[in-house]
Amino acid sequence: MDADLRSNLFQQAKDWVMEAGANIKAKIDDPLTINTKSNAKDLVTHMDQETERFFQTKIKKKYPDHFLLSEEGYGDNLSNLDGIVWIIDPIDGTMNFVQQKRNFAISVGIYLDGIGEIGIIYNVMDDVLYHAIRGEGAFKDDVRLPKLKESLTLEESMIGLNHNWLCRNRLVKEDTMQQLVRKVRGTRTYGSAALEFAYVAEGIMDGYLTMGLAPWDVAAGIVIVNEVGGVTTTIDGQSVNMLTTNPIITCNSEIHSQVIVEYIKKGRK
Ligand code: 2AM
Ligand code: CA
Ligand code: CA
Ligand code: CA
Repeated sequence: MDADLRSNLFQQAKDWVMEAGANIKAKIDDPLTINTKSNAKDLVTHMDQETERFFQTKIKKKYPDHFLLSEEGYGDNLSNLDGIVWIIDPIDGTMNFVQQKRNFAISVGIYLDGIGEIGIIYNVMDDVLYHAIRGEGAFKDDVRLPKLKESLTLEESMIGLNHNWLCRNRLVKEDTMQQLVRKVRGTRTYGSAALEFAYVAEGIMDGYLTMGLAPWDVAAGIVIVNEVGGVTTTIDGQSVNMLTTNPIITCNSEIHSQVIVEYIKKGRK
């Protein structure tokens, strides 16, 4: 992508993210309309929809030839990633938004022909913005994030994972994941995939494992983690298909293959 176009796109995307964030913040104490989707824990509120609709309207008006891939139904029905595609999660961490009124993010990835060019993750209530532009590094607010640690063992690592990994599940034997939890220094569960990617990029977590994430959960995070030398693959080590849901690991590259080979592969169903 042309450097000027990329820089203009980033500025525009960032402005819209900040505007959407300010709108959510201004309405944070308003009554919420909460509905469920695939199951009782899968929530959506009118603010998820309003925020996605905001991006859809802005993008279609200013960039009519760009596409939108997004969670709540205002996006395009895409069968490929040709052209410029905005991959947006208007609120990542909806349950946190509903239950806690914090710990959620707006996530915007901009891809050209399937390659992630721009990633923006905005922690709305903390007012912290992570971003990356491919080849130009990753930033927390305006401070450049250093490359991830080059020497790291599992014993020193902190890993993000949902507790469902430790319950009976369709992907791995739960005792294998229990062994991983015992091996690492610590585990955390933040409830926003986008923020967990940002924390891996920041180096305050060393990896994050998820059972099933959609493109809008990971699009921005992948770009940001890449820029500090981290890797993101499926839990089997394959490249991520940005048109489907995938079980995903994003990680410091020092421990990535160890987690896959010594734990996930051994317990894989
Ligand atoms: P969401 O809040 O945008 O739905 C919660 O552990 C993380 O998993 C959040 O980032 C959440 O995104 C994501 N997630 C993906 N699919 C989900 C689902 N079906 N139900 C709940 N959370 C889901
Ligand atoms: Ca959701
Ligand atoms: Ca999400
Ligand atoms: Ca969402």
